[in-house]
Amino acid sequence: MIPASVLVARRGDVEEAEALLRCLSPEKFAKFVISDYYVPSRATYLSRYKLGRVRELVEEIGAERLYIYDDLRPSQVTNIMRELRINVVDKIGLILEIFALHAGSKEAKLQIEMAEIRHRIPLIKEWIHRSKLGELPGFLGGGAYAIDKYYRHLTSRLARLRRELERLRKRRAGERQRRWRLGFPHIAIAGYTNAGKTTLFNRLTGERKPVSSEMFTTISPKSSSVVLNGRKVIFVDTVGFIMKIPAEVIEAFHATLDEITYSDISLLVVDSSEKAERVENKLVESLNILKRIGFIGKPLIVAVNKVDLTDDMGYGSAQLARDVLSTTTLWEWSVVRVSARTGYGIGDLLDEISRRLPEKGIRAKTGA
Ligand SMILES: Nc1nc2c(ncn2[C@@H]2O[C@H](COP(=O)(O)OP(=O)(O)O)[C@@H](O)[C@H]2O)c(=O)[nH]1
Ligand SMILES: [Mg+2]
Repeated sequence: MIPASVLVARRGDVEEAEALLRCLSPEKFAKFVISDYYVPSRATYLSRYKLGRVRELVEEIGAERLYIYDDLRPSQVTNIMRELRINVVDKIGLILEIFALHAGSKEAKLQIEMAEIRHRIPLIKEWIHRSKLGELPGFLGGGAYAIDKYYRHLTSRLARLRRELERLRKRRAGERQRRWRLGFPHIAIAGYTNAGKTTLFNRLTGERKPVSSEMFTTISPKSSSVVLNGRKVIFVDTVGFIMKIPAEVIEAFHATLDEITYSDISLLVVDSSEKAERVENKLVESLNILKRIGFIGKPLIVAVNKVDLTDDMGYGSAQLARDVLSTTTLWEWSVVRVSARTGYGIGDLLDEISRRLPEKGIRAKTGA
């Protein structure tokens, strides 16, 4: 749980930003939506007027953090911190906080910490520069000396992380072998943020973990075992894909998604209530991500979700998915229409999963 927060996002990003923020279970939050065409102010990102409005929201709910879902320059972050005397987290910062909640493997954890430090260093440099000009944000206790010390700590930690990751990479192949020999079939639930992964996970595993609309969303790598036609299988609820993922965090993103790479079957959840164009774009991009993280040559079941919200029970989106998938031979794919909320199609989905399970005693080898 994080303290009360204010979220600033562009109209086109606000759904995703809100879904991500909810994963962090803020005590409470308020949002401030800006236009997709807003040209940020050079000094403070938000104009004088917008800054004033945000200040009111911050005071109203007693917010201790300000999340701005965009790329911010270190000088902009620092200026807003000075103005509003509040912690400022940008899009990359928020994404890394979510990854940290999901990271299961040691490698993923280290990748994320490395990305966090890399993202923080330019800000710390900015503060060192400002402290020389006597312009440090007022609430940074300790002053110039403490910041210098912190900077040195970060750079040496970064060097250690690099060495550690190199060591892990060399060992990785062997570890994967061990993993797939050990366990039961793993079914990873993948897809974009807000597609309904957690809701579907709960449906399939019968767990009653709250989904993102509620206060306490499940955190950390989530998996749960279920007996399916007399066979024990493990469902894994994975971190959501994110639109326009910043290049800076791609490595950490892929590392966090290794739960999918290791899985025997992937359920790709698609939100069919979105516009056809968006459904298609996200689908194509999802397949690219699966390829990138080495999930190939294994069964891929596309769960066309939220059909209860569509006029045609999701048939249009299902056809779109078949069209996109028929151009590739990388997966043994199939498409099932479901509503994780109402339970529609869940029986069919479970049948499809049963059919696709690897033969007893043989687990599919992991890719990459
Ligand atoms: N109407 C409808 N809403 C759904 C369905 N599945 C999920 N939702 C809603 O979509 C939102 C996001 O769901 P969630 O499972 O948290 O998505 P995640 O980010 O992919 O884990 C929540 O408000 C869910 O209640 C569905 O089949 N139908
Ligand atoms: Mg979720």
